[in-house]
Amino acid sequence: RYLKEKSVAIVGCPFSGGQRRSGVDTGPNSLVAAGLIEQLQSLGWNVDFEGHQQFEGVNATLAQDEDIGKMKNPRSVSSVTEAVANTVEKHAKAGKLPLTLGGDHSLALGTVSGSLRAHPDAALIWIDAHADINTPLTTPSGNLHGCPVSFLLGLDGTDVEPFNAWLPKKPLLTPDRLVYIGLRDIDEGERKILKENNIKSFSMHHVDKWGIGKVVEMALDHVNGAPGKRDRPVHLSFDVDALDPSVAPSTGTPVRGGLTFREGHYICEAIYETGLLVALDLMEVNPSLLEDKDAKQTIAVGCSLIRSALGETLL
Ligand code: 6HN
Ligand code: MN
Ligand code: MN
Ligand code: MN
Repeated sequence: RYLKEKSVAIVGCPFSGGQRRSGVDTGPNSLVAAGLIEQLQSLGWNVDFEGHQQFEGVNATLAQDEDIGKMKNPRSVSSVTEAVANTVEKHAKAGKLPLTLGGDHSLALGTVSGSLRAHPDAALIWIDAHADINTPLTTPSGNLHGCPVSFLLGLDGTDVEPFNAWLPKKPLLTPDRLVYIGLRDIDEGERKILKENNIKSFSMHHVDKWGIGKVVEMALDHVNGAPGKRDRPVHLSFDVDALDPSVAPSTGTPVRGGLTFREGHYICEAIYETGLLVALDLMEVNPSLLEDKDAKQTIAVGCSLIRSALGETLL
């Protein structure tokens, strides 16, 4: 409904500075090398891909990027996310669906910022084992892939350099337009933030209790403000670690007890069915962890989640 045509723009983001395990920067290339572009073309999409984003300069100086407070690699994450926001905004305003391939999840500070500039009333559906809503004050690790959502909401502690040089004074996202599915590893500070801001979260407990069909329905009801109402554009940010490690093993922060293969795909299919998807992130695929067969499995699952979100049907 919000797209001009069936046109997807791939934004490959070879960046790992939001966390400390190398290899996640090779995720985008692995997904493309596995045939993602051809797969999307065969689903009838026009695919715009002019090579991955160039972060060589930033990646080369990661080691010199000194901490600010607890934050690791703050300048690198800030400059990369600022650039990604501009790229995603440009594609979205051209009526295309930006598909961002990570890279670590700090990149979503950029992708969601870009989406919200083009679609100010959009909702954010965050599929993850983690809430990624630590602030620079609450983060236990200092890893900024655990913090993007707090910056998007402009929570206390996020008005810091270098991010405040480009993030808007008034945040683009409000807590009522955010919903989580898949959570099972939340830090103490995050739990408090989720409560205080009344943020809707469907943990794995809820998926077990109600089933994935009902959970997705409730998630869409929530962000649209009423049962059955479906009009907000949707930005879907999918961290592959939302899936159980037996399904997607090659990722930096695996947590057992995750979504099954079908539950993950169901989420993507159901959101595609609404016709409201305006942007998609597939993050945290790290092919360099574990054995080759695990990497291949994780890359294949990444590609198939993307195909599901872009309309591959089972029949
Ligand atoms: N991710 N909550 C932990 C932290 O370090 O803040 C883990 C974050 C994981 C982030 O998976 O995108
Ligand atoms: Mn560093
Ligand atoms: Mn995660
Ligand atoms: Mn994440």
